[in-house]
Parts: sequence; structure tokens; C-alpha cells
Amino acid sequence: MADNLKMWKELGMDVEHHDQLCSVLPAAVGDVFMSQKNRPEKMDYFDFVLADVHGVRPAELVEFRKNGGKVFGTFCTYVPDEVILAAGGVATGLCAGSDFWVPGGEKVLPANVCPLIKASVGARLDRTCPFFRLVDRLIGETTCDGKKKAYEILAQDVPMTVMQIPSMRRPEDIKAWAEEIKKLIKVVEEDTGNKVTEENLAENIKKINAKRKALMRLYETRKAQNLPISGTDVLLIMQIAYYDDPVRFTQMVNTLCDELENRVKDGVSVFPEGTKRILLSGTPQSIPNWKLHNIIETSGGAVVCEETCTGTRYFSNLVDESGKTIDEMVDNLANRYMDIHCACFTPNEHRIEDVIRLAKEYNVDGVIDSHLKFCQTYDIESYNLQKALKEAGIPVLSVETDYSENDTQQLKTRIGAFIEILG
Ligand code: BJ8
Repeated sequence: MADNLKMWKELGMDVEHHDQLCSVLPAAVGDVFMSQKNRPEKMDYFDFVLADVHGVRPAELVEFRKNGGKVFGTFCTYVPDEVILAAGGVATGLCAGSDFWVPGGEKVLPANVCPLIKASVGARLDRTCPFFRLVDRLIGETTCDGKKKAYEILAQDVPMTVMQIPSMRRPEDIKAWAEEIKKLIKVVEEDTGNKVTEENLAENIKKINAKRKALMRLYETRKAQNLPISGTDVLLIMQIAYYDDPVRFTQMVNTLCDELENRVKDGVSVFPEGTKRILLSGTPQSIPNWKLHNIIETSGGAVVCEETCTGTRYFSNLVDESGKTIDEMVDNLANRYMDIHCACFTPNEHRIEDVIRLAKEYNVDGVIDSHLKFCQTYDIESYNLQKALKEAGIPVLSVETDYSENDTQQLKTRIGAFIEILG
């Protein structure tokens, strides 16, 4: 703790204000995670990372920077970590998930902006998150309007590169995304002083594919009728995926999967029989936003899959590893990343197909489609998604939420009632 304090001060953080966040987190962690029954033993690594979320990993990154390393902060699943790693940099996800940071964002943003954006801006400008303090550069992207405009404000405080993401997926759009990746290569090369070569890019494509494979393996275990792990625990793993060292993280997920696969074989379940299987779709749940999972899993349901960026959208589809030249590898990266089905794209029928396919593969009883308040793209897309799910005979509930506790009681009532009527 004393070491953390020293580090936070050196990072220029507002430690008194940050203390307020530190004082509520342990209770929240206890309520949400430690109260669960029969958790897998190998969750211990992820619990350890969470217990010192503003200490362990920031300390590693501070050390990395002392030795000349560069850290790049990202906000979206579309930004290819492979390129940053190939230049010897470190990528760390920065999307913020706590109401604590929202007032800081509202000092410079309108109140009717999605909480993820407000919290992210607040975390940087209020100096209450070590990750936001230690990044050398932010890599933004033009996904939704709120993010785009917020980046203009953040760019006044920290070096920023914004990638121009297409909003359609025609061949010319994929080509345009490949060009953006090439521009990113130049930026990271300049910042790090290291060249992205065929060798190091190929190596890092393999590294991130291995991470995706580990997460695919984790999700596979959730298809079993007896659930070896809760959705809340998986959500925590997905949140940590955005900022942990990728090689260590992959190893830890695979170790956990060994235990989970044995649990599946032995018929061990963390939920009683009759628990309803829920697929959660929509906007991501950034750390420490565990609200919906917690409500669902304390209301007679179990989240068995997330069609979100803190779920399947993060790891679905591997990058083709056969590229030999930088151009081929960049094309392969562009193809894989353009196959993420975010509601910022139009048309986006593949996302709707994904949700229906996942609902069947995970044998769910119902889908809860969620979006953060003021997220227009996911809110509007919910109409077509609900229509398609109803046509497929899959029960669906649409919910809107934010990071506050104001709607918790109402969500408990609605989600509880929805779970009650499921088969
Ligand atoms: S690929 S979901 S990480 S954009 S919730 S900030 S869209 S107003 S987070 Fe996202 Fe990339 Fe898409 Fe995934 Fe805007 Fe909506 Fe807020 Fe959002």
C-alpha cells in the first residue's frame, strides 16, 4: 500500500480523491465475488489482480516505462494490440466502468453522454486512475459520436491518435481499415523507436491468437449443462483481459480451463438445478461495472455467455497466421477486426445472427439485451434484435442502465420477473 501511494503520487494522481474509490471497492468486491459459492480455485489469480487493481499492473507498467518502454491506452476492441506489441509497446484498455468517475466527465461533457465515455474522461482529467496517468499515448477510434468528440477534449491533455473506422464493411472499407492499421504502425514505430518487422508482427499475431483461443476454451466450458463457473467470474476475467500482460493472462486462463473442464466432467456446478440460462448482449461492462451480472445471478439466472466487447466480440475469429509480408499481415488483421459486429456499423445483421446462434449454442432460456444510457447505436439496434429473437422464439428483455445505483431496484424487479416467466 505504501508503495502504491508513492507510485500514485509520482504519477501525479489526486490521491485524496482516489482514496474515496479505494474505500468502497473492497466491499463491492466482497459483495459481488466473495459471496459466490463453490468458486473455482484458479480464480485466485484474477482475484489477486482485482484486489490490487490500481497497484500490481500499474507498477509493472511504471517499471516498463522507466526502462524506456511506451504504453498505449485504447478504448475499443477494434484497435489491434498486435501492432502495438510488435513495436515493443504495451497496450492497455482504458474504458472506465465506475460511477465514481462520471462527475469528472460531466465537468466537460454534457450529462446526456454515455457513462462509459463520461467515466473515461473523468478518470483522466480528475487524475484518479493510474492507468490513465501512465499512458504515453491514447489510441482512439471513430466508432460512436460521443467517443469521437470526447477524444478532442482528451487530446488537449495527452498525446492522441484517432483511427478512422469505417461504418460499413464493404471491400473498400476493409481496405481503408488496413490503411489505418498501417498509419498506426508508423505512430507506434515513431513513439517506441522500434521497427515493426515481419518477424515481430507474425509473433504477436500468434500471441494474441493464443489469448483468443484460451478465451474460446473458457467460453466452451459454459456450454455445459452444469456450469463450472459463474458469469460474474467470467466477466471479471474478460475485464482483466484488456490490461493484463497477454502471455501471463493466456497461461492463467488455460490453467483455469483445466480445472473447469474437470468440473464439467465431474458434473460440478456453481448454480443449483433449475437456474435459468441467460445470454447477455449489448454494450460492454468495463471494470468495475458488475451490476447486470450481479443482478441476474442473484435473481435465479446465470449468465452463460456475453455477446459484448467484454465477451465474445473480444475474441471471436482468429487472425489468419499465413501472412508473410507486412502487407499480407495487415490485410489479415484488417479482415479479422472488421469482422467484429459492433452496433456502430451499418447494416449490422451479422450481430443479430450472432446473438441467435449464440443463444442456441449456449442453450439459453432467454436473452437480456442491454445498453448503456445514451448509447444510441445499441439502443436503436435493439429494435431489430428483439424482433429477430421473437421470430426465432427466444424470449428477450431489453434493459437500459448506467453506472449509478438509481435503477438497481427497478432492474432487479424487471429481471426477476423476466427470469420467473422463462420456461
Ligand atoms: S466495438 S461496443 S468497444 S465502440 S456504449 S462508448 S458505443 S455510446 S463502447 Fe464499444 Fe468498440 Fe463498439 Fe465494442 Fe459509444 Fe455506446 Fe458508449 Fe460504447
